[in-house]
Amino acid sequence: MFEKIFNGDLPLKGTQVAGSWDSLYNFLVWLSVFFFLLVVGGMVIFAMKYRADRQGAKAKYITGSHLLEAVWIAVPTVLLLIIFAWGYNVYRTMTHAPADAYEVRVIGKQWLWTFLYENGRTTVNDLYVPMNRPVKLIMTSEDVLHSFFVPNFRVKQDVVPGMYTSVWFEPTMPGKHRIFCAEYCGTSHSGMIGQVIALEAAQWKAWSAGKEIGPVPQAGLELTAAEKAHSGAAGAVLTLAERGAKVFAAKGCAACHSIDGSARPGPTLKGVFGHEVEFGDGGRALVDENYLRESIERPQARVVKGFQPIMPTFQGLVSETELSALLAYIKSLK
Ligand code: HEC
Ligand SMILES: [Cu+2]
Repeated sequence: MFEKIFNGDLPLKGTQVAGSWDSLYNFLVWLSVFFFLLVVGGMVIFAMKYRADRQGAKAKYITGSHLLEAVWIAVPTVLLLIIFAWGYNVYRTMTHAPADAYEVRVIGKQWLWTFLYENGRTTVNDLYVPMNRPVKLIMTSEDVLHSFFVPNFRVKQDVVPGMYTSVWFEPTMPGKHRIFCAEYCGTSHSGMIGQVIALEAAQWKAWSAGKEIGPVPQAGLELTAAEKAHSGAAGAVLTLAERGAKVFAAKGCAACHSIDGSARPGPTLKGVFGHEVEFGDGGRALVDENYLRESIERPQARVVKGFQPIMPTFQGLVSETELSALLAYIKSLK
């Protein structure tokens, strides 16, 4: 109860810095509450006590009091210096990545995040990191200004075309932590969502080696029954199309393609398979496996009529297995 009132609805603390950040934030809030009550409370009490229609209401004229002046100069000065030193301290920690940090390169583009790892792996929208080890992101954008924001870690940094910016964090809580783009960047800005997947040592080792890592829960929660079932260990094997649906979500396709016929920046994929598609240059083609493959790997090759050539290439970003699963999924969208 007290914890709730004191902390408000701040997100989970996924790093140590989040704790320091919260303490400073709470200090500022409660300091403001204290002075608000002191000043406004004093005003209300004095207004009642010295009402004009009271007897002997004529106010006494008080001239300079050195003691009073010294107090109202000293108290705010000391408080502001405390806030400055404290804030500088937290800020310094947040901006100076330890030299041995694990580096990941991040590319933002409308409307997804691509992560490039030292071991040559690439992921889209899912950022895999080890727990209890500093991770430094070196970020840039392919098009417009984006902002990389992980509320649970209390880190937010602009991602700017033509230059590199960086953030670092050391996850102390395992599981999936939301990533938001915090800078309006166009139509599907609100769909530019990813997750940091903070892995415990064993899972991190498996992931780095390219092995199955098993299910990972949302940060702060236990695995749900559905997640456990999807581990594959319990004998529940996903169909190829179901796996494709996961790839579709994980690679950010859903930001631009609906599966129910509704409008997004890209054409809906509902019922496309087996139908004829028309291109901007007047050409036509039957949507089959090869056409879908081309659409995903070389989207600019033939641009669907009525749409802009804005789809990024996924060549090299989806494995052959993922591609097969994706095609099975798109085929299943009746
Ligand atoms: C940034 C938005 C965007 C993202 C992300 C995106 N697409 Fe596209 N996609 C488009 C647009 C726009 C078109 C139509 C223009 C064209 O053909 O290039 C398109 C076309 C397609 C087509 C051809 C559709 C047709 O009706 O002929 C397929 C298939 C496709 N995308 C699949 C995918 C898959 C699978 C993903 C995820 C791996 C994906 N797209 C991610 C924007 C996007
Ligand atoms: Cu963005």
